Amino acid sequence: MGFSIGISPNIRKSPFFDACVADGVAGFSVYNHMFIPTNFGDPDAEYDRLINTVAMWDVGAQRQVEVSGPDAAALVQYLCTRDLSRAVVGQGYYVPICRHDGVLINDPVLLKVADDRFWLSIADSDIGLWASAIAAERGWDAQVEEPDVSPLAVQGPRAEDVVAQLIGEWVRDLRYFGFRETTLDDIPLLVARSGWSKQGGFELYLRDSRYGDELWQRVKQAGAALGIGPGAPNDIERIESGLLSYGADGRLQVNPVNPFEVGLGKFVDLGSDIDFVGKSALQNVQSAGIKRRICGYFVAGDPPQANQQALPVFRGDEQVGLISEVTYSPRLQKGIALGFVSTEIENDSGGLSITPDDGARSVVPAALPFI
Ligand code: THG
Repeated sequence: MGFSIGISPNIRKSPFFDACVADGVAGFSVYNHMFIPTNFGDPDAEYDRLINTVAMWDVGAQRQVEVSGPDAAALVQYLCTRDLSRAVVGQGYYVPICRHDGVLINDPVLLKVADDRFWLSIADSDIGLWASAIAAERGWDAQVEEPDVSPLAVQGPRAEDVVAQLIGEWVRDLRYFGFRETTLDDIPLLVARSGWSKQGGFELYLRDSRYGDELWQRVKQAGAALGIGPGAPNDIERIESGLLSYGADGRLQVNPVNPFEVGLGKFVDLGSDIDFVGKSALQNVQSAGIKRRICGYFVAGDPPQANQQALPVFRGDEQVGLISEVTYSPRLQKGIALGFVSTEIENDSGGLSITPDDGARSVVPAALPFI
């Protein structure tokens, strides 16, 4: 394509931006108003490292919304649909955030950093604005800020060995979503067992952006012997694994979804007496039942081209589903996709097709995860 996307001050760079350029980044997307690498020009090698060895990703665009102060816990609970009454310091939690009408507006990882300090590690929408407005309107004594924190993900089956060598053997004892603050020489970090893949790994939350280059180089050196290389959140692996991508699989402005439709019903606690934004709307959704559900699809034919926008799924003239992202699975050696299917046709789902630019194809709903 004969165009480029401008690098200009209205879109921020992550502290790892220059290091990624030096290491051959070949594409960026925009996430939370920041550049985020999408690939380093060798998709096969990038996928292979994630599945078989270890990959490092600049995910600085996973911004932190810090909520602190005497009413921080009350505010965070009111924002999230999940019961946080038993949340503990040092543990992360996957938490849907909904609007009052029950529409999902983000799906962050919540880190309880202290009893009166939380980080919402957000997906691509402006939760800082949302949280500060709700705090002010409710008259709560809570500060909402964006701290200087930028995650670097280390993902893949050898990620633990790399991070243990770099940070210390203690990281092997971290539970899933568990974290601890530490330093690497002068570099302040928070180290968590987390990351947007099902291959295992860690996220190093850099707490001072001046060390972006240095942290990138240290991770690269620690992983060199194990074959580490740069990559980015991987759409093939995430579709195989059925990981949700707020923005791609649903976005307030494009394809509003509720948490039940996208498989996050287990993180909506309607039974307890805690109150949260969207609770009564979600009670109504639950009693009425959902009309569509997130699902996988097998996609027939030659390896499909990646789609630029969501694709309607048709049976004849009738739209009965929507596909957010199509890809080719090297492990299944099949075209696969992630999307939605109408609950009405779940038990009778023959004769479905999509019409992407590279030609019509038949599709068949499949259970998630694929792998
Ligand atoms: N790490 C951090 N911040 C993030 C993401 C991350 N912010 C943006 C985005 N990713 C937020 N969305 C998700 C979506 C899925 C998961 C994490 C964040 C995830 N899900 C697992 C799953 O669905 O199988 C585990 C969920 C669970 O059972 O608790 O990991 O990746 N820092």
